[in-house]
Amino acid sequence: MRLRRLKLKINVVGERAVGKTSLIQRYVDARHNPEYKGTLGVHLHRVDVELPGDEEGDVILASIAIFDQMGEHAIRENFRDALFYGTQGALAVCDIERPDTLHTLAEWIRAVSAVAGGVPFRIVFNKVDRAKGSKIGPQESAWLKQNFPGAPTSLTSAATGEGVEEAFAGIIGQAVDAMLAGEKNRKVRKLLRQRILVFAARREGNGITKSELFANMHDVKPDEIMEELDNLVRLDLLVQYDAGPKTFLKSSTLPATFRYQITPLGRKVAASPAIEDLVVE
Ligand SMILES: Nc1nc2c(ncn2[C@@H]2O[C@H](COP(=O)(O)OP(=O)(O)O)[C@@H](O)[C@H]2O)c(=O)[nH]1
Ligand SMILES: [Mg+2]
Repeated sequence: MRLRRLKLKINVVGERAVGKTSLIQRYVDARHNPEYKGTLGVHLHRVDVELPGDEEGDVILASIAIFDQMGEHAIRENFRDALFYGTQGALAVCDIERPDTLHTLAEWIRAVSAVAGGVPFRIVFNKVDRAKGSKIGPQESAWLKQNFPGAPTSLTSAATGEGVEEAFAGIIGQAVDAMLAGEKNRKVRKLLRQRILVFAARREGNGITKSELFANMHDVKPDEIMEELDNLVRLDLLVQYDAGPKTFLKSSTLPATFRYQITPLGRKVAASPAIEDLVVE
């Protein structure tokens, strides 16, 4: 069993009066969480959440910072870097009585992605206690399918509390999953670099070619092999034989018969039991 601590930043975005502040208040109050910071245009709440980890018995203690801001475009455009930097998930909230607030979520999600990269998001349809006045119909469903295919959605009411816990638990789960997947991917890449290096170390004199690597690593995509070849060259563990030392040409632009040779440093690293030197972040 392992215990892990994570820090997550979650933004709640959407137009004015869709219910962002009310939803956060609901979620945070249910946890009797007093910590609250008001700043110019942004409010920050902190919540601690316990989640199951990757493996049986693992526990993740996540400290979540939830950012609430005014749904004004001026804020989005002028402070967006500060608001969205380092965000790991976004709740994109609309009001079921105002379909235009759904459509403008595309801009909010674009603004977050422009700063933080492709982070997980979840579309929240708020005010379901007013279902009678709902203007969300087949047209909106079609719009959603076209613009955000497969995006997770939640139905909430900050007024009654319905669905609020699920919506926050949903985005937190998505954010943690994305974080763990990123870590796993980095580990897999590290092992791949190690395999390439060990392969090169076994070759005396001639070095290795891309086509030999492709043939010996059926389980790995050629793109990934080429990317790691480039990383190994950048780390001075391999040299591009035909081009001579100090040259760097992207592997993807070179012929399949192009040779790579291990450097003395590469040989040392390949022989060391813990190949920690191969980290590329
Ligand atoms: N009926 C109903 N009203 C809501 C709900 N959520 C928010 N409101 C109301 O909508 C208005 C705007 O809410 P607020 O949280 O300030 O929206 P924000 O501008 O997105 O932060 C307020 O009058 C809230 O009481 C809801 O789920 N149901
Ligand atoms: Mg607000």
